[in-house]
Formats: sequence, structure tokens, C-alpha cells
Amino acid sequence: MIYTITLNPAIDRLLFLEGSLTKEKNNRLQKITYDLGGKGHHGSYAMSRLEIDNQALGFCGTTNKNKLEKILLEKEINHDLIDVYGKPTRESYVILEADISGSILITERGFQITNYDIELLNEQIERKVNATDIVLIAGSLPPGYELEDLAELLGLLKKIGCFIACDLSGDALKKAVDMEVNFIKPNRFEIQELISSEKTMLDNLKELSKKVDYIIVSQGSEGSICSHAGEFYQVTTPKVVAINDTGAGDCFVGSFLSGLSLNKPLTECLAFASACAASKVQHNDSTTFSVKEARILQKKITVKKL
Ligand code: TA6
Repeated sequence: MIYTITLNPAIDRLLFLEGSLTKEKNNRLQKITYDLGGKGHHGSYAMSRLEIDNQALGFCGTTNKNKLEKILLEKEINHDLIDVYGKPTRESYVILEADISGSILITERGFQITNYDIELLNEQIERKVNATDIVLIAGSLPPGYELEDLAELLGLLKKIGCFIACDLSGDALKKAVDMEVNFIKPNRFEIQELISSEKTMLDNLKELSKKVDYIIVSQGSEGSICSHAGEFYQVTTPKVVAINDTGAGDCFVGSFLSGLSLNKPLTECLAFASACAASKVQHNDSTTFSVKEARILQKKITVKKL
């Protein structure tokens, strides 16, 4: 079983502009749509599309719970979220300009978590997770959820002995590395916080690989670099017309962990996950990708051992 933990869930409000975003102008909206936000939820969405047994865990604000629940049900995501009473799940604003690829992401901080909420989540995880499971912790930490709370959660998971994957940033990512989790997927900005600029990327990855078994550095349209078991791989990405990149990295992580859970060869996991992410950017929401399209795109991806 794969569990995803989204400590700071989000509802994505997608703002489709009639033109391009321009200062000092009334930028009129053509339409607004809503989609699932939150990196762990996106991971669960990818796993569900790939028919991999998974459950989304984490928190959910009660004042707009029906909104998030509606999207989770539409996306057919098996979930068991801890209520955060009297607070709303935050929104992320995804701005899409007419005829311009890519998105502008503006994200609220999220609800204030209490120690009681944290205790409930940890007790639930202790009940559910066992040593053969994979657990993905992805996204930002909400206010009130401190680094020591993350350390407690990681310590709990290490005691259980499951595979721990983290898609985190900043001090949370550093904490995950210090606690020697099994998988991290920093993007090219986040990796800068972990490495020394004097060394080459490969030398930095060699250093980091002493602590973390799987490291994947996503590099946007340049693909990604993977380190595992003393080997390093450069993964290309097919040239596609990108409409909305939001959620592409999450789609990659969910698809990669799905392949790993099936004991697929690493190179196949990397190529397929890259293909799923390439499919995702061709869709205008935060989650949709086509498995069929990904299978075709996978053939155009190279995974080169460095
Ligand atoms: O990765 C995309 C995304 O999950 C968006 O859908 C938006 O919800 C945002 O990231 C949340 O990011 P955060 O790092 O705050 O969890």
C-alpha cells in the first residue's frame, strides 16, 4: 500500500485570463475552475489513475470540507483525512494567461495546526502504516506544524520501517536528508539549498547519496537527474506543448513511486514518470494526465547512465 501525507492541503483555483497578466490594467477573467491542490493529493491522483492501491492522509479544514471532499470524490481518491476544526483548507491561485504556456502559482499559507491535530495524525499513521508500505510526505508544512513535528513523524515512520519518500523544500527537505529518508525529489531551486556551489552537481549528489537512497533532481523541460545505488542517470523529457505545468512534478513523483511499488526497473520508472509529467503539462488543470499518452511519450524518453 502507498500512503500519501499532505500536511497542508489546498484547493487550486485556476484563473484563466482573457489576455496576458499586465500591471496597472484590469486583467479580466475568461473563466475560473477548481481542481485538487496539494502535492501529496496529486501523488495520490497519479497512483489512482495507475490503479496502484493508495490512500491519501493528512489534514482537512472543516469550514470548506465539502469543497475538498467533492473534488476528492470526483477524482476518485481514497482518503482518510484528519479534520482541522473551524478552519478552511487554503486555496492556491493558478494564473493561466491566454495563449501563453505555463502558469503563475500563488499559494496561501494554510490553516493553523494544533498539537492535538498532530497527535491524531500520528496515532492514525501508527495504526495504518506497516513495514512493507511506501509513505510519501509532500508539500509545505502548515503554520503550527514545526520541524520537530516533522522529525517526530519521520522518526515514527523509520521505527515502522516503511519506505519514506519526501517531496519537501527548505528546512523540511534538509530535515528529511538529515534523517536519511529513502527518496527525495528536489527541483533545481530546492537542490541549491542542499548542495555546495563549489562542487559539481554529480559530486554533490555523490555526497547526498550517502544519506538518501533515491535522489531525483527535476529540471523542468531539461528533464531530471537521478542518483541511486552509486549510479547516476540523466533523464530527458519529450518536447511537448506545455499548457499548465502545475502539478507536473507531483505527477512525476506519484507515477515514479507507482513503478517502484511494482518493482519495475529503475530506468523504466524514470522514463514512465517523466512521460506522465510530460502528459500532465499538456492539460490545463492541476492533475489530469493520460496514461495512454504517457505510454506513447515514454518511447521518446532516454535514460542515460552517466
Ligand atoms: O505542485 C503543485 C501544487 O500542489 C499546487 O497544486 C498548489 O496546491 C501548490 O503546489 C501547493 O504547494 P505547497 O508547497 O504549498 O504544498
